[in-house]
Amino acid sequence: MRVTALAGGIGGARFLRGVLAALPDADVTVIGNTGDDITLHGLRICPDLDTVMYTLGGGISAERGWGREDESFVVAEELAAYGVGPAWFGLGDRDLATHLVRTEMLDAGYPLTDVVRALCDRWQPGVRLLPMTDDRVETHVVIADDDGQRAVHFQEWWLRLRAAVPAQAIVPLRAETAKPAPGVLDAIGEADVVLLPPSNPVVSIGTILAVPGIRDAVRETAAPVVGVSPIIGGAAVRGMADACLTAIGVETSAQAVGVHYGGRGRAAVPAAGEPAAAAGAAAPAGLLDGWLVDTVDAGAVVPGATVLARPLLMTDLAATVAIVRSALEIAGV
Ligand code: FO1
Repeated sequence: MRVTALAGGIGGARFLRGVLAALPDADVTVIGNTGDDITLHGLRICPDLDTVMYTLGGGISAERGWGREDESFVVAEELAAYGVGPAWFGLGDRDLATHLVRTEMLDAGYPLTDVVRALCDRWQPGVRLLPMTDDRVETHVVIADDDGQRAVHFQEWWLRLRAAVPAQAIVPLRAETAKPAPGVLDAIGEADVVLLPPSNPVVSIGTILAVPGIRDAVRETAAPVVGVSPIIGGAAVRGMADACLTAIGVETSAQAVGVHYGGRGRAAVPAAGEPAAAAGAAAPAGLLDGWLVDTVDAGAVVPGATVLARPLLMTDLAATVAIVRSALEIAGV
């Protein structure tokens, strides 16, 4: 079976671990978010791609969920001793090697797709990991504080400000002129199932979908498309997705996020109050055939999509495998 998943960082990576365990023989392609990427000390850092690569390759820090296991921060301490920041972004010594290799390859002219492939040669994540684009797209967040209104890099808003300063806008800079990386559109079009893991719907999945062509490919693929809610009982399972949803005017609820993605209208389940025949035409612009929510959100309705309620906490691998199986159940694959 060919599985294609769009993924952000920690939540996406953990879900993908479940995909590989549930479907050991599947051919899995992961389209990773690069909007979180940042250049620091001259090094190009791709947090979400690295989190997927390290998690599936066995190198992730189990405690932090990002960066390397068995990590030291000697270089970061030396930079701090020189008064060189930013102090809010922790660069581990082992992790630095990845950024050095990546930056050297990018500077030599290799596209990011080739760089990711080279890094994955070492980590063997068991999936084909593709960046959403080889072009530079960076998520910036417009905030207003004592310094007035300004845009900061997503990582500064996320890590230094802990997303506590309200975002007036979240902008995937240069996404509108970016091209999907080689293989991305085919992976969506030729999949047997397309999965949207419980990643951040705004700054992870939303940024991937902002690359022209990707949203249409998901909308038009013949494969069933199933999403897993990152919101349980009105709260983000991890991270500060609520701050991102508020910024785009979407309520922090499993139903609201499902409606935000939208149903594709191919599902058998009609919207509340709608006759079944009309459901097919109800939401032509949406992405989802199926939307998996937690049992506490069992009443959720997404017009044009089948909603299934199952326990969604990825407490361990067995629980994650069960979630993946539920997603495949809605997909009918
Ligand atoms: N997250 C943190 O909470 N603090 C950090 O200092 C930090 C550093 C970091 C370095 C490399 C990397 O690949 C990821 C890192 N992350 C860190 C995670 C990252 O900032 C975000 O969680 C993601 O970008 C959101 O998906």
